[in-house]
Amino acid sequence: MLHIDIITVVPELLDSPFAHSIMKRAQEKGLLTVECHNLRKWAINKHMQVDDYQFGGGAGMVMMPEPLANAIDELQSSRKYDAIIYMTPDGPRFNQQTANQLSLSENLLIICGHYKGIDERIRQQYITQEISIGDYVLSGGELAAAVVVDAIGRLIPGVLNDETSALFDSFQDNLLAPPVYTRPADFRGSKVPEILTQGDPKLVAEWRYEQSIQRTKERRPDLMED
Ligand code: 6GU
Repeated sequence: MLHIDIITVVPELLDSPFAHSIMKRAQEKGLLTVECHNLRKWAINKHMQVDDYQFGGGAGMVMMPEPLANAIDELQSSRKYDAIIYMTPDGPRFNQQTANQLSLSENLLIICGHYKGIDERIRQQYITQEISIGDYVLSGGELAAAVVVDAIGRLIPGVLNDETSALFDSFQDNLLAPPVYTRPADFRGSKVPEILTQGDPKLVAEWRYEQSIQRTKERRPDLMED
């Protein structure tokens, strides 16, 4: 059972990602709960202000410390978080290993930045972990948070139908997944490898492993270096 709180100024961006498919099923099974909190609830004035100009000048607004601190304090008063995560392109890059670790948590708090990001003092005083999903800049942390929650959520035991299936995902053992096929066995003259249609599970497992190695060597040799 994993509970995830997300603080955002654009909760609408997170309406759809958790409402379908596997994330929906995880929540229906009671294995995952995701709660999005609009930061404006903790705005400092009647204009619902949560951001301000940056000291020192420069383009772009910065998310003010008070609303974030008040939001985090309030949420922390009812839950003990295993991690308070800030989604930011200058954080360590997210990968399957981090997803595995986070999936063992009971409570996570994810802060989505917008504009130029959040006041540095919140990072110093509250944030315990920072995550980037790759070397490119998104206009906010919400889509990145959706990626992270999806990657974590599907790893919770019982979420996937066939519990072993996450074990064979790409990256789970630093290997890419092997190719997969479905019917028809002959698609416009292109045939499914015979091993897969002959039904010997040991040969199938060997073939898949070899395909994984070959694929990883060709496409992501960096994964095999360590
Ligand atoms: Cl976590 N946030 C933003 N705004 N941009 C990103 C990112 C996160 N990861 C990669 N680009």
